[in-house]
Amino acid sequence: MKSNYDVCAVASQFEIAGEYLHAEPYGSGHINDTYCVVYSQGGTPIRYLFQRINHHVFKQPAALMENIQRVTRHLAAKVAAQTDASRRVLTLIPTHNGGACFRAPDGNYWRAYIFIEQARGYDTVENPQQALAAARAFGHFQKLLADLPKPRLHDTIPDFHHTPKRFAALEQAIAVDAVNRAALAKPEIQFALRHKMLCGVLLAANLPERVTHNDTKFNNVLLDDASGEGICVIDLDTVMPGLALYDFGDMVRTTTSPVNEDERDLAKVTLQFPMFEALARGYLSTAAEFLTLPERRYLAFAGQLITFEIGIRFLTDFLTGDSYFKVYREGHNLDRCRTQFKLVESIMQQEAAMNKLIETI
Ligand code: ADP
Ligand code: GN1
Ligand code: MG
Repeated sequence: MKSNYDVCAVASQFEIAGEYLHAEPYGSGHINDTYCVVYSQGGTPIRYLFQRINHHVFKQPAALMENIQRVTRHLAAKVAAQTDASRRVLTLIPTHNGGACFRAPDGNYWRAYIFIEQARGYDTVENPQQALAAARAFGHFQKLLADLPKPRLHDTIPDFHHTPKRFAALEQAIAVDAVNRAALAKPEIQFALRHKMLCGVLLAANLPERVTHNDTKFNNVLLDDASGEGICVIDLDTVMPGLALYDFGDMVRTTTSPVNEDERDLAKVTLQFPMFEALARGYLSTAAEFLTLPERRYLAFAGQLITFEIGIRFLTDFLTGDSYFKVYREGHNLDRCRTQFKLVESIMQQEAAMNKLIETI
């Protein structure tokens, strides 16, 4: 992460009382730059969460912030009567002139949130209780947003989960081979081409459009330290119209394997059935009341598809020179692609059992 942003100057633009103490890079996201900023308020250190929005990825930051404002206000109204309401939804801190974000002189866009204390996000799942808690929270999130008043939210990244278009981008990257890496990824390219037929399945199923999160990575829900509950869904940049199954699919992708997304030992990458079962039970505990039968039928398949899709995206980024996802070592995106494709195979092997289980819930 570029570290020479003047975070203190950025922070001075927001409605925060007290004295600025310091800021540190925070979290392990692939897209935005996140900082934990500490203020002293009456001698007590208080943390805030600042983010520089990656405007190469999110090309219309103002529209994105409008989405986030609408979504967080809607959620805040719904949870207002619950205990701990302020920890159950992200709260934006306005700039001095009431804006949702600050555009710095260097062209960067920044926003600030209240820091959710006594909760954390995890890169890998430790036990089925955590999988259940995360899935419950994401299902609840979809449920609370089902009656978001019109207009339709902005598409912050058009065609984000349009898998056939993602595949077309991969084919283009293979053909151009801009940084001469195709030879390094022959088995992965072969795997992708062999499974092209997966891409269009959900789009052909005529499923209802909903307000969905679209990036339901396991570390995008904070689990309460004391109770383990999925207390707050975060990373709202991609909340927009989508399919419920994109969210369930990404939960399967990130919450069933015992290792990190960039694990090099592929023998460790596998769908752990108890994690899938916990996910399905957790998600259906909050989502069953609004899901249609066709949506339920594709739950297991969605895991396969979204894992394949993200694998394609990592492979495309590897072939085009690592311009999208943050990388920290040579071949990082290829390593990530390999884990995805290994997980796709594992899901395929267990698909029948996964479908059978869903029928019993
Ligand atoms: P990215 O889009 O880069 O993944 P996230 O919005 O997920 O960025 O934030 C990065 C990390 O910062 C998260 O994984 C989480 O650990 C932490 N985080 C984000 N928002 C908050 C918050 N309001 N309170 C506490 N921690 C947060
Ligand atoms: C990115 O922002 P983060 O790290 O939560 C990406 C997701 C991918 C994920 C893969 C806006 O998510 O789509 O699934 O990396 N977000 C965007 O780890 O592209
Ligand atoms: Mg994130």
